Amino acid sequence: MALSACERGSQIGTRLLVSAESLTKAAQRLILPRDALAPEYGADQISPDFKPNGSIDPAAADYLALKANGFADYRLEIGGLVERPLRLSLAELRARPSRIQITKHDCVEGWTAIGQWSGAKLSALLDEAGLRPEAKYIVFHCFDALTQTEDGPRYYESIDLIDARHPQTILAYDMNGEVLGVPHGAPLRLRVERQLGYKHAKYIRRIEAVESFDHIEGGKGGYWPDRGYEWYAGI
Ligand SMILES: Nc1nc2c(c(=O)[nH]1)N[C@H]1C(S)=C(S)[C@@H](COP(=O)(O)O)O[C@H]1N2
Ligand SMILES: [Mo]
Repeated sequence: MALSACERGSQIGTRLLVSAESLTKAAQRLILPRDALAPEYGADQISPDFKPNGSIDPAAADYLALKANGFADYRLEIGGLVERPLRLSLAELRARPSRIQITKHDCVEGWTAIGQWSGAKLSALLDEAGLRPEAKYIVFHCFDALTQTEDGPRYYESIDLIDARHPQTILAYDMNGEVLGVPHGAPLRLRVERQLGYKHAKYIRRIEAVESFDHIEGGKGGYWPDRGYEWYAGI
């Protein structure tokens, strides 16, 4: 009797432990400070095959012209609700404060991959441009239309100022120690490590500080959010 009760007890105990563990994970997500760092990995953990996803070869004429010239004429525009709009070449971006990090990318389609990213710290660029007090979100306008046609709606995404100022939020120009390739978002793509994959805008054309999304496309703050995905995709 005592033994079976004990066995039963330990079974219940295991079940409780399992559910307590998932509860802890859920609770941790709720209470984990927004500025906590995403885990970083060792160079030996970099995925040999990091899957390119979504757009992998933009067809827009303005993008093709820049690509043909090795992005020498590319200028990143930072505008909207800023005191000092910026237009920066890739060389100028490389001269700005930067960060290098090895992180895990997490796509809603159910795959992950670890990669090394280096890029300009978004917080420093926003300080340089000087956000106006009304600015609440940072919008990333991209070159690509997911339909691979020239006139389809272009990809865009947005994040709030907590993610924009997060220390691991960078505009990446290198991946795994090499210049960022076209499939992964050349010449410049966002890494916002506390968010799911679709928030990481590739092929960034222009950055706009805004107070709301009402004036942009479907008004939900992103290409996929306009099509039903959550705008906030924190992990
Ligand atoms: N401009 C643009 N950015 C994008 C996408 C896209 O189609 N266009 N796809 C998103 C999705 S769903 C994912 S998972 C990642 C994929 O990044 P990768 O190609 O480096 O794997 O890019 C994101 N950023
Ligand atoms: Mo994704």
